[in-house]
Amino acid sequence: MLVHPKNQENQDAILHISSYDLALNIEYLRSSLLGEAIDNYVPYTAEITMTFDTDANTLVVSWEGNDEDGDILTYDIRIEEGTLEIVNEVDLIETNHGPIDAVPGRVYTVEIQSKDTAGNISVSTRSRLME
Ligand SMILES: [Ca+2]
Repeated sequence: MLVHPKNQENQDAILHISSYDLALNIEYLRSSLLGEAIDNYVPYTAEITMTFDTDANTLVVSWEGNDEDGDILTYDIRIEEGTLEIVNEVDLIETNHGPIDAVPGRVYTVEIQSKDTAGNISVSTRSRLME
């Protein structure tokens, strides 16, 4: 943009733009100093593994979480036997649960919520027949 230096109206406009940019930079710097993420991705949905032991009649659940930003993740787990909730635990740092009792012929559903430090949540579910 070409600005004539004697044009007072345009000088005001330039001053305004400079102030605006400065404010943005200060906000960016403040966020960086506080360690706040400017943008933060939702965690990837957890990869759930369900392992049945048909001799002991048990189920072991393990999962793998991942986050694009490398945030530390915590997990909520729910397990249903049919439509009956049999496990409900929150804020886990471990990535496995069990063994728990399992009955042949019943369907077990596992739901894992992966939660990052920025408050983002992803939900992953998996169902398997105990056999
Ligand atoms: Ca994240």
